[in-house]
This record gives sequence, C-alpha cells and structure tokens, in this order.
Amino acid sequence: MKRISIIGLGRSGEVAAKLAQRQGYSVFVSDYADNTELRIIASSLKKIGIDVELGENSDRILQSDEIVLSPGVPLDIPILEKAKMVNIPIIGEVEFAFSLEKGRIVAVTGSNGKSTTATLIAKMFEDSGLKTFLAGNVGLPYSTIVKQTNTETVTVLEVSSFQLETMKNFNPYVAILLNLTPDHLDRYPTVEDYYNAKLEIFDMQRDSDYSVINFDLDFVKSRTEHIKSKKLYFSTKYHKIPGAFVSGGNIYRNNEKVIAVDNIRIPGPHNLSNALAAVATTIPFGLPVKFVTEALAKFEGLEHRLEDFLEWNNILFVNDSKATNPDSLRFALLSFSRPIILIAGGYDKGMDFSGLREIFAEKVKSVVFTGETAEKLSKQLGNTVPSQITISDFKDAVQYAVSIAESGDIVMLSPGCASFDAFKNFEHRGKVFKEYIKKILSIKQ
Ligand code: UMA
Ligand code: ADP
Repeated sequence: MKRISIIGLGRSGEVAAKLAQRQGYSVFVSDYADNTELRIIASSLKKIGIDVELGENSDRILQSDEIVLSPGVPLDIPILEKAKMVNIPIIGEVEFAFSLEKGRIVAVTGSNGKSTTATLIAKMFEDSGLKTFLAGNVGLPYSTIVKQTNTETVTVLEVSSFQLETMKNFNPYVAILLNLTPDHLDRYPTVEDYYNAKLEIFDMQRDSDYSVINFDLDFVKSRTEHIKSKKLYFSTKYHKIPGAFVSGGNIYRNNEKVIAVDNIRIPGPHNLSNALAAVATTIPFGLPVKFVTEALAKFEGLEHRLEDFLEWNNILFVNDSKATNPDSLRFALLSFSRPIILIAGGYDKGMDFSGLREIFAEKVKSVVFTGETAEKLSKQLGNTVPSQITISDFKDAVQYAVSIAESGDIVMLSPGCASFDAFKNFEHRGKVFKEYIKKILSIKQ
C-alpha cells in the first residue's frame, strides 16, 4: 500500500487526508501546532483510520512514499530538507488533487483580484449551463471537489504562489495572470522568488492551452513572452488585442460588444481589469456573449473586498479587510472620490509602503494606523495626510475613526496587511469591523 504523509491539518490537510485514504493510500497527517480545534479534527480522522500527530512535524513524516504539503507550509522547513536528502517526492495539495482531475481547468493567479475574478468566471460558466466548480485558494480546497469532475466539467481554480511553487505537472487549459506586485516577503527571500512562483502557472501548459495576460503591464508581458500556450490579453487602455478590451466606454470580447463599462457593478479601475480578464477567459470555451453580459451586470463583488456595507448620516462605511498588501490598499484609495478616513495596518509580511505616499497625500483625509505594523506604517507614510494617529488596539482604532467622521466622508478598513497579528483570518477581521461599527452606531444586526 502506498504511504502518504500530509503536512498541515488546516482546511487543505484535512480534506487531502480523506481523499488520499479514499484513493487507497495509508495516510499520516502531521501538524506542528496543537490546540483544541486541531484535536477535534485529529480525533475524527483517527476514527476513520488516519494516523495524526500534533505538536511537531516529526521524522515519522519520512516513513512515506510521498509528502503532500498544505499551502501554508514553506519548503525550507527542516523535515523537508531531510525528505529531499532521502529523495521522497514532495508535492502540494493542489497538485495531489490535480492528478485526479477529469475535466478542464481555468487557473487564476496574480497578486490581487484572484478571488473576485475566479468567482466572476465561475458565475459566467454556471449561467451558461456548464457544470462548474470554484475551488483552491478562494477557500475551498481543491481536494474537496476533484472527485466530482468529469469530462464535461470546468474547475475554476484560484491558485496562490504557495500552491504554484511545488507544481510539477499542473497544466491548466486556461491560465490567467492578473498582475504582479510585491507580497509575501515573509515567505520569499526576494520579490523575484515570489514572482517566479506565480509564473509557474504557465510552465506545463501545452500549445493547445490558453493564457490570459494583462496587456497593460509591460513587466508582466515581458515575463510571459516565452510561454507555450496561445496568448489572449486584456487591457483597459489598448484596443484591438486578441482578448478583451475597452473601446468607446464599452467592453469588447474580440469584435463582440459585451457591456457598457458603466453597467458593471464591481467598483474601481482594478475591478474593470478583473472583469476584462474574466471576459477574455470565456473565448476558448466559446461561451455565448449573453451569459458574459448578464454575469457582469449582476455580480456585486465579494464580502470583505471594498464592501460598502453601510451608509449612515451620509457617511459611507467600507470593509476592505482582504486588502492584505500595498497594491490592494492603493486601489482601494483610487476607487473613491469622497474624503477617506482610513484604518490601516496589521500583520507584518515585510512589505514596504513608502510607494503609497503620493496617493495618501491625494486621497486620505485622516489615517489611523493600527496593529503590528502601526509604527512601521507611520514611519513610511507619516506626515503625508492632514491628520494621523497610531492606536494599536483594533477596536479603539475603529472607535476613533468613527468619532472623527463627518457627513460626506468614507470610513474604510483597508489594512494593506494580513490579519494574523490579531485575528484568525481576514474574514474574522472584516466581521469584527462590521459588527463593531454597527454596535458603535447602535444599529441592530
Ligand atoms: N503547519 C505545519 N508546519 C509548518 C507550517 C504550518 O504543520 O511548517 C500547519 C499549521 O499549524 C496549520 C496548517 O499547517 O495548522 C495550516 O495550513 P495552511 O496554512 O495551508 O491552511 P489551510 O487551512 O489549508 O489554508 C490553505 C490556504 N492558506 C495559506 O495559503 C496560508 C488558504 O488560503 C486556502 O484558502 C486553503 O488552503 C484552501 O486552498 C488563505 C491565504 O491566506 C486564504 N492564502 C494566501 C493569500 O491569499 O494571500 C496565499
Ligand atoms: P486575491 O484573491 O488575489 O486576494 P481579491 O479579489 O480577494 O484578490 O481582492 C483582494 C484585495 O485586492 C481587495 O482589497 C480588492 O479590492 C483588491 N483588488 C482586487 N482586484 C485587484 C487588482 N486587479 N489590482 C489590485 N487590487 C485588487
């Protein structure tokens, strides 16, 4: 019986373990953390015959024919160094699931916009009647759905750099690269290493596959010149490219008019770019244009991404908790013309924010720096806006932002940083933000 060791018992590890067992493997799962939540999952796995260790990633992992990694596990941990020395193959959870895929894959990567674009693409396909799955970094591990795929299905898979860096055979029918800007510098030694991980999305594609590339970013175009797949592009600036573009205030898919730009619901220049990427992706599938138009006219975006959840006394409240790097924060500021009271800061991923000085000066009326990165942000962005303050406690920071808001303002959480300094994840942070605002304003939930 083939033995498999899985590292990490988060969302990916748990379902990968069950899938591996169903495929007939002898399965061992290891997580270096140990807490009540993990113990509950571990005991449910043990009941079905899956061995689990908590509290360390021990040498027991090496008693296997293959090691499967959860995305959050970096490749340079000691046990993996040992595994490499004894030639045990190491693959990621996505690649593991991919070996069981029966249908076509649309893979979406980029530094920002992945979840929004992947969800929009899935809606276009679903509406056209294609049996579609949406999985991956968007929150549902690929291992959860892969066994349901067949030759008629399409899997829209959001893939992060963490998931791409271990890929060997992954060859999506359509691979989309939305953009490349710095992120995850707590995991990668250099930004180049991070970009190279993302570019792996194209490595195994064949000449019968397609790529969808941002024509507005020279830096991305030059790095994808060599790839094998057929190139489609999307652009907010240039016309007559093979793919999707804007002309005379309308979105086009090659020669077909799709929708007026003003009729799409997701806000901001970045979301126009995401919408165009989604439109270009429908070309290889020959999706009738009406489904593309309808999906764009209906899709309002996702929770925690520029979510304007409340207007109160002419003050707009926006939850952009998913803005976890400098560029997403930049686009949040670019998306509004009203004065912004911004709450920013969180877990430190080693990012540099000084490139935002100009946009802060232009758009931010008042900023509250909070969380682990408060001091750093204040140093890198200090004195760019009329009023700034550092309040480390998140709720106190929110309370202060609300207290200074005036009619016409926007109060926006767009942290530019991950949430792990004080929250379980970005969803948790966004929910706390929304609930606390409503409590302060005494609005019933
Ligand atoms: N662990 C070890 N040893 C290590 C490191 C971690 O045992 O050396 C353990 C941890 O204790 C933890 C487990 O591994 O219990 C965590 O695994 P994980 O971080 O991979 O968590 P999952 O719950 O499996 O979630 C992962 C993705 N997480 C990360 O990439 C960090 C989720 O993306 C994804 O939705 C999910 O798989 C399903 O595919 C989240 C994310 O933050 C949203 N992604 C990053 C981003 O979008 O910026 C890339
Ligand atoms: P991802 O899955 O890549 O994190 P999301 O769609 O969840 O992307 O959006 C994350 C954050 O990035 C949100 O704050 C959103 O407003 C912002 N964003 C979305 N698309 C883009 C883009 N194309 N460029 C820059 N920022 C973007």
